[in-house]
Amino acid sequence: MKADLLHFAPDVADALAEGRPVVALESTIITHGMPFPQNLETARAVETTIRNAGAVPATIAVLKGQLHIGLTAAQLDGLAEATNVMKLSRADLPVALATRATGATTVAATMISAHLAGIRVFATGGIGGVHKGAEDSFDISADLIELSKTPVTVVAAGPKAILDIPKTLEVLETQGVPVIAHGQDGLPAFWSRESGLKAPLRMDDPAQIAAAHKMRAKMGLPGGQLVTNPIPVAAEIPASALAPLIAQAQSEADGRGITGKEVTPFLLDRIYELTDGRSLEANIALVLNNARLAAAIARAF
Ligand code: PSU
Ligand code: MN
Repeated sequence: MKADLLHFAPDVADALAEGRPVVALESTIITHGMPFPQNLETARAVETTIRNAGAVPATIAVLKGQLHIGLTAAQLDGLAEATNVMKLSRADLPVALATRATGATTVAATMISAHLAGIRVFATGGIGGVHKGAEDSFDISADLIELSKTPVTVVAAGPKAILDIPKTLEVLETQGVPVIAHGQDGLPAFWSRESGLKAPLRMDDPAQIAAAHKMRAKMGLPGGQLVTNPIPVAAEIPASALAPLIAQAQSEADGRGITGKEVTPFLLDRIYELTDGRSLEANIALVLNNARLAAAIARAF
């Protein structure tokens, strides 16, 4: 069943068959998270970083109804330049496959695909979470629920700072998702190293993170782990500088009636404009940093 569902890049198939380390990568960050051409440059740089760190990258996307685990250079180019690509979460992934659509996988859909492919570690920028104003909008990312269901360790720079981070942590706690800070006690907030909140757990050793993942499986507990890796010092934007810009972007989104899947791409795009591109530089730096840690965890498995 899996054989005709998944389309493996040859190097990914070989690595998995030989038990060598593989790191899954999502594609929504390419199509909906960053502008062209920085999205393509970043996607390539992330793959190179993972190779240099001794693992094989597997960028995941749906191309004309085929679920690809690892993309060729030409496929990556095509996706980065494409417009009108679907944003696929858990609800959309089977629909895109059945209708032969092209779509980019979010954290949730990438976790599902990685697990089907036998990949245990996945690197991204920031996970989705509980949006500000969720008490009215009920906007809670499917990423959080996926972390409670699917056994993949996700390395991110924390919840995106556009989110309500305390509520995001509460949902993760309710769902039984381990939220593990790497290298510090504080929970990072994507573009900033500190959110002002302490992370529930801390592990600095990739081998321990891999061991905790295996222990969950051994105990029969479903779900994965969220490893939060702070953005490098040189690239961070202080939370105090961002807060008014995030508030402005959020009120514009509310004023324009932006809802559902469009909220996160709209906010990221506005913050890019309001920071004169600095948020994108930070986003690139943190993704590369997460790729390095994810490769180390994949090697430890
Ligand atoms: N990380 C980034 N940029 C992004 C994303 C992650 O640095 O654009 C994407 C991921 O695909 C994540 C999605 O799953 O944002 C969250 O979307 P939503 O809030 O609609 O669930
Ligand atoms: Mn949402």
